[in-house]
Amino acid sequence: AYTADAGARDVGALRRLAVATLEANWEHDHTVPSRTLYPHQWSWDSAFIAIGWSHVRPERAWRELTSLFRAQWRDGRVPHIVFNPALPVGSYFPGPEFWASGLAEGAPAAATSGLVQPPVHASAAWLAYRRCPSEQARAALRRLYPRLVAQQRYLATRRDVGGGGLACVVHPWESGLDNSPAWDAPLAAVPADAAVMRAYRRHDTAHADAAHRPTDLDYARYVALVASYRERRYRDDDLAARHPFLVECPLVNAAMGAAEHALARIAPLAGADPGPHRERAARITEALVRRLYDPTTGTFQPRDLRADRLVPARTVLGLAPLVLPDLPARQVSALLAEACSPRFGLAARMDRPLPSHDRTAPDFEPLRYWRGPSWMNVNWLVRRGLLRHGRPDLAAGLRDSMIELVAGAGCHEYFHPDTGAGLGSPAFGWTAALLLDVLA
Ligand code: 9WN
Repeated sequence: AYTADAGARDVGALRRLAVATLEANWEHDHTVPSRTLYPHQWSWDSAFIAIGWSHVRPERAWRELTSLFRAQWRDGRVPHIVFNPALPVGSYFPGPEFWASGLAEGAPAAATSGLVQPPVHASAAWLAYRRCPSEQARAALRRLYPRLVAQQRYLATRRDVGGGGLACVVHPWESGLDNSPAWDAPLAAVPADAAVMRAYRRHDTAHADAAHRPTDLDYARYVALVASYRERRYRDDDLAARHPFLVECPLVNAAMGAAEHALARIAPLAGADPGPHRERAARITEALVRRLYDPTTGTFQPRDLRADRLVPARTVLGLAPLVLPDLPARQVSALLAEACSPRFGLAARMDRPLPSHDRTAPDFEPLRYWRGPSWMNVNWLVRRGLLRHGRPDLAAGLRDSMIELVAGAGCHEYFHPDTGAGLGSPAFGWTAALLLDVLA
């Protein structure tokens, strides 16, 4: 049973397990999230994983980020998957043939997806540098800087479809929380039939329990959305007129704001002016509060641009703006109240892990992926926010809970939000990496 008694754990053994997991997932210049489920390179996974490598093999942190940004598109987008050409067809669905990135203007030589993921990379690069500020790290960071700036520019311009200073996602995969209840309402407007999936072979359900994964109907919609974007060769100029899913996500935008803060720290090392980054950070925080904060619920909610309204679901995405150091005090205290409420159960001593969805909601599902289970990366982001806003007591409670999850179940992809039982992939990259970070 879940006890949150991290003090009693063998830290050395946990560290060895985490390092062994990262080593086993290392693949010449990047780390796969999971050998079975996700055998290619994923964007936000690589950022979290780089933080882990910075504790044990810092040169790998830079190889990880550098290999990802080598696949950056000319418009600045960092693709959410970079495919490993050495793997056989069918290693992952949807694979490179489905994405057909080669047909798009400005795509790199490597086969990639056409979507993005939360831009946590500048923050990860800054943390990796701070952990080990060698000459080599400084040179790598300097080379990354213009690419990180281009990534931000892409999101802040081409993806500001709502015109209010925030980036929108065009697919639930871009949020990183694929089947979160946050996407149910906007996804319902995407025409699809579960029968579509008979034409494809899902790879995930061959490696994980189908009851712990998105449904076939979810996948039919995921496929329909990629097809809609791909049809226009992943161009963003007419999204408002054509694309059926356009949502401003609190996590993506909070990550984008935090990235500007990180870039303000990195800029002087690259001989650049930090001022514009600080200004952009302030503008993003202001836009998040203006567009995504709901004073009646006291949390942040995604904005569905098609329906022009906030999505009602109260998921863990709403807590992500805590990572912004300049979040106004009113929103900080509202989010702390939300996090400590029975919905999420955050406490200085947690009796259950932090869930990915409101555990009092009727659509809370403790086994199904992002609809309830506890995830290390989201825990880690919330913990950073707690430290930033002067709540070391709650941050310590969350840290103990994270350590307990891995101590009890291993480096699983996600965990049962009541029992802490391991779910999904048993040897998952960011779980190992972020464990190393919280143990440091
Ligand atoms: C689709 C790799 C990725 C994570 C996402 C997670 C899951 C992919 C999938 O795995 O998404 O991108 O096939 O389900 O939801 O956050 O980056 O670990």
